[in-house]
Amino acid sequence: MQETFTFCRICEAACGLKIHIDEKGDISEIKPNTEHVASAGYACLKGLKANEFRDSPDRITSPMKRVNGKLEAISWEQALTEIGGKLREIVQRDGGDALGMYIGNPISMSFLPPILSNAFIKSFGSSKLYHTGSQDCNNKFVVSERVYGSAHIQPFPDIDNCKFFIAVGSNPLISKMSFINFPHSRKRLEAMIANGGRIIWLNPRRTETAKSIGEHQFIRPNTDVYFMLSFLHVLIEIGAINHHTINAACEGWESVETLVNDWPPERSAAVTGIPATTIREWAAAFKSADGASLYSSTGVNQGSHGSLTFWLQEVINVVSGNLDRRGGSLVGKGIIDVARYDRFDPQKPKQTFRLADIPLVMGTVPAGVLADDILTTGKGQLKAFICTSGNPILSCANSERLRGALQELELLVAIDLVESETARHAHYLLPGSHWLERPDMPFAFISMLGTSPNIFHQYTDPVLPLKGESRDEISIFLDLCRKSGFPFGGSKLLQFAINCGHLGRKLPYIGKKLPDFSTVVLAIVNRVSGFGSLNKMRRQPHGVLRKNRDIGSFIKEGILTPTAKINLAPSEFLAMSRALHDKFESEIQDNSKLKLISKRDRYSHNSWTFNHPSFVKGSRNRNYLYMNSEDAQRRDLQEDQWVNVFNAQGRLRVQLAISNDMMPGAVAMTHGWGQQDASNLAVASQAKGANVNVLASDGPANIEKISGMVQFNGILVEVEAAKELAASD
Ligand SMILES: Nc1nc2c(c(=O)[nH]1)N[C@H]1C(S)=C(S)[C@@H](COP(=O)(O)OP(=O)(O)OC[C@H]3O[C@@H](n4cnc5c(=O)[nH]c(N)nc54)[C@H](O)[C@@H]3O)O[C@H]1N2
Ligand SMILES: Nc1nc2c(c(=O)[nH]1)N[C@H]1C(S)=C(S)[C@@H](COP(=O)(O)OP(=O)(O)OC[C@H]3O[C@@H](n4cnc5c(=O)[nH]c(N)nc54)[C@H](O)[C@@H]3O)O[C@H]1N2
Ligand code: SF4
Ligand SMILES: [Mo]
Repeated sequence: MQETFTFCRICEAACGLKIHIDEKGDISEIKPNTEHVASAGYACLKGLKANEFRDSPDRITSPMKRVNGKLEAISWEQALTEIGGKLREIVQRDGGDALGMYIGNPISMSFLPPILSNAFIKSFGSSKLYHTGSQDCNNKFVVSERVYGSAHIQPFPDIDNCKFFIAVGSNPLISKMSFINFPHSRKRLEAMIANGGRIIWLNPRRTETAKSIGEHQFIRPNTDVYFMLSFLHVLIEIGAINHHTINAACEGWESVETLVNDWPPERSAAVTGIPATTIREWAAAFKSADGASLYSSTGVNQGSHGSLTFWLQEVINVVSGNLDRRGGSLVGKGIIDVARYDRFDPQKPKQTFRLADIPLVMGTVPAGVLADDILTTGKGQLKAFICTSGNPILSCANSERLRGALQELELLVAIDLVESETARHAHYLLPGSHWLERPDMPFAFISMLGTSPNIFHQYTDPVLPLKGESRDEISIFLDLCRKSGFPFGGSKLLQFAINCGHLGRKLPYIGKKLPDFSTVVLAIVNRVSGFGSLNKMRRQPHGVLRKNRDIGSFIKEGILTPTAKINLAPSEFLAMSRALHDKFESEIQDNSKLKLISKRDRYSHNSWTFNHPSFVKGSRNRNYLYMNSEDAQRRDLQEDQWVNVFNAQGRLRVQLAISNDMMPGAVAMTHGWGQQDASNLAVASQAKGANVNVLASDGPANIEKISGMVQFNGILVEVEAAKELAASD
């Protein structure tokens, strides 16, 4: 038996793992790595069962082509020649923008693929890189660009030293948060309380975390922006503002003061449900804490005011003197200072989506306009689409419209491990790699943004060989460039070097010893960033702690706006905030309506865990609609009853779970379900859940204009008893 070390690439916790490999070369056990420098023995069920996903009986291990509706195995040579030829034909005929790619969540947790997918798509002269950022975090990028001067500056809470932590819309015991590397979340949150700290969970649902650590306060979904306005209003009122920081490092404060003047907590209480006295008490505690931090995650990002809310959060952390302070919020540093190379230039014309004034964020198009891009004729209409490691039919808004649109494409290629709900419609399905089969470094937020109070660096070789004929995604990108005749990244020289490497690896004996392209690039990045050779990193299987930015140095020398001051009042946000008065009035009108939010679950991860028996045991084989007992009684609904959930966008049937962990007026569902028709997924097709995203709206009019974020939280819905039961229930 052989023992080897790697780290998990499922979520931002990036837990160190110890892997036992048996004589046959299979994984016999995965354990948390107790010696890992950052995760120190923490790992969750998903990481510990990673081999079940890698070795799934439904895994696709050779290229497939759809013939008469059914997938048939073909050779790589045939697949690449046919797809490459078709790409060439479409791009030559209709231009680069006729080709698009979606890069989904799982592979984005690996270091290179998100970076190189950009170069891949540019090889064809295309600007159509779609990414899950518009489902979970683009609002944070656009705010940081304007406030701090680069999207790569993302402050994170110094939780281990914080004395007063207000977390808005997150549930770390289940999801491990976002924009922070936070393994051992329970232990560390409990330690914070033991050290005299205080935590508030602001959430329409009393979550698993809120029930076991700290205090909980309900907030009506999608009203966080009004909470932020009022919290700042009170901080000003009680003199909790650090004028030294404002005078030394900020601009625009007067405009913010004027804005929040209109929002006393007595006013916002009418929509948030948070009593004014509570906000006043928190503000006083925030002022007196020796290090306080306000933090938000997808609960806020996926609302309709994600950018304004996150902007106000950052303003609060800055003006209360908590940014760049021990126990407040800290700014990390990349192994390469990407923030400095990728600064936001407000003078530079925005690159926008072809059909509306929707900006690209970090060079990516919001997934909320994907169907429009396919269905609307004109210059740049999307005709060919490569879906890499994503499942947009289940993860993006207005699923049924998107499903129809994807079926209109001239070419749909999926690169996946299985025939997913999206891959089901693909003309070609190419077998990609599992993360246990890839060489890697920690995911971009850890490596490039430094979002961790306990930052580490690590290199891992692939733990297992590629299964069957599957190939790593980057080599597939390179092969597609080669076969279609478009040099990778637009560089003939680079393509020539890649071709030489490709031929070299075909040589007998020495060919097998040559590193692949990803390993070469990782070796270069590792060296350039001062960590030496890969061999040196291989001798550090538990990772190395790396030095992050010194506290206090960000405000002194890290702000990258043109004036080198923190811009507290970017003009776009001020303009957007003026519309809040009208929106507030419609919130009041809607106060009695039900609002739907998302609920992440310990046993599910987006859409890909449902095909694995340990994750769908017993009552976990479906999703439910969670509803407070008052709302259920008002509608005369009972536990377990089938209900219809509907709105102008769509309709679904699901079973009811009555729970007073839900705020009255808020209902919750887990996304990613609804794979009954995916007949090649033996387990998932037998599960009974429903796809919640039929209720979410897409299209330019329904996404946040500045960030392209889609709305998954606070969607207005109605619920009624379902009259008929389907035979399958
Ligand atoms: N087990 C598990 N872990 C995961 C994932 C998973 O699917 N399953 N997904 C991973 C991914 S891709 C991501 S991006 C991260 C996300 O990590 P988190 O952002 O921490 O995700 P959630 O646990 O969904 O936390 C969001 C919380 O916001 C609350 N909420 C919903 N609407 C509102 C609102 O309007 N206002 C407020 N204040 N709260 C609201 C919800 O009740 C929920 O508790 O998790 C990652 N980890
Ligand atoms: N209603 C609602 N919708 C949501 C959310 C929500 O909270 N509520 N959350 C959103 C969030 S935060 C996110 S990040 C998105 C996720 O959106 P997506 O990334 O589109 O969806 P996933 O379910 O992660 O899809 C992963 C696909 O990748 C495949 N896969 C897994 N590992 C690999 C790999 O290593 N290589 C390849 N090639 N394929 C692989 C899986 O088999 C699966 O088909 O969903 C979003 N959708
Ligand atoms: S917490 Fe995240 S990184 Fe750690 S084992 Fe679980 S899924 Fe993997
Ligand atoms: Mo996400």
